[in-house]
Amino acid sequence: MGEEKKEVVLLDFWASMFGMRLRIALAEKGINYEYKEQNLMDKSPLLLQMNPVHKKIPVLIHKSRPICESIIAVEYIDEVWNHQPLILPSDPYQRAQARFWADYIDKKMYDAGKRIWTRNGEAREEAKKEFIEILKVLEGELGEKAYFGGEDFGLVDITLIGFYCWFYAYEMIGKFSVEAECPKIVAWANRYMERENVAKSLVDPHKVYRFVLDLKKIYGFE
Ligand code: GS8
Repeated sequence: MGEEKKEVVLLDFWASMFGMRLRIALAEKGINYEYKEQNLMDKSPLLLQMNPVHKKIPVLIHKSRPICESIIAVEYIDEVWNHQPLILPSDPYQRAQARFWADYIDKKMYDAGKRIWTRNGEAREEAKKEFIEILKVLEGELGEKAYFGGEDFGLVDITLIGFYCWFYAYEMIGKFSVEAECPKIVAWANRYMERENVAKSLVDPHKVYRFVLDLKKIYGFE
């Protein structure tokens, strides 16, 4: 121990909704790992070496080899540590559906959310409208299920929950209420956060909001 190099290392940044996906997957599988917080304003040689293409966190390092892109890394974790709880369904059709919705979240949500706090006026209103529309589509997909995965959580739940920590910042800056627009999404998030492995992997929404206000100042957004 002690001197021994950890077999699993996570390069991450505390507020990252993408990093949270890996934290949850690793916690659910009971994997011991070394967490290495990264400074995104001054990237470490390790991050640049491990993700030379995108130079982004999160990066999962397993036996010294990097796995980049959060959803790809979550799937890798599920395949390598293929014991319970399973993150992806074993049925190919269900697996394709889970990937479709995870991809939908990835293609849409970060961008709309970011425009809420980086733009103003008409562009902010537009982003807000888009953000709520995305959530309503997801609310339709959730339907009456407990989780996007059905009875149990799965890839889509892991993909979406990190954004929940950012909802408060989006709401404060965009002046709207996710609960008023999409109560089922909020109920789902509260249900999912009752799992200890999820709760301990997420961060305080108020802390995210303060961070976003700092970023707005640094970048000069109104
Ligand atoms: C997104 C990672 C990302 O945006 C994934 O892993 O799913 N599609 C990727 N990472 C951000 C921090 S979180 O907003 C990042 O590392 N940014 C640094 C930069 O762009 O320089």
